[in-house]
Amino acid sequence: MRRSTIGSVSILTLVLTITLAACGGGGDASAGPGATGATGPADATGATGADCVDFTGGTATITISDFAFDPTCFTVSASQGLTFVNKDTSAHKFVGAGLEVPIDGKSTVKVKSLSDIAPGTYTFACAFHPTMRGTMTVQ
Ligand SMILES: [Cu+2]
Repeated sequence: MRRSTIGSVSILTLVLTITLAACGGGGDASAGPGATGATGPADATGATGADCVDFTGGTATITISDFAFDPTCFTVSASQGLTFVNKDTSAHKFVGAGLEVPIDGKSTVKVKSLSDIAPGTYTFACAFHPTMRGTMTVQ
């Protein structure tokens, strides 16, 4: 626990340092697009902290609604499966940690096991909608 907290703080510190460096170095107009690009990864990285949902010992259900995963950060056991509930009429495709899971509109798709995935933290996204993304930790 303590070690992972320190890791998160270090990552946040790193992100903040990069952000500050970008702001400090870019006094001209070119800093605009750079700052915008840095916002996304910072958000995704920040979500690995206190906002992460712990699915271990329970049921791992990821809801997709309005072109977003919910939760965007979660932890599962390798022995657990994942259930995707797509409330959108649009199809989505979860891609991350070596998984590719097509999810039709208005459908529920279950991944029975994650035992082929090495323990670790992975980013994931929708193959069709790159703004849909998050972080998954497999224990
Ligand atoms: Cu999508």
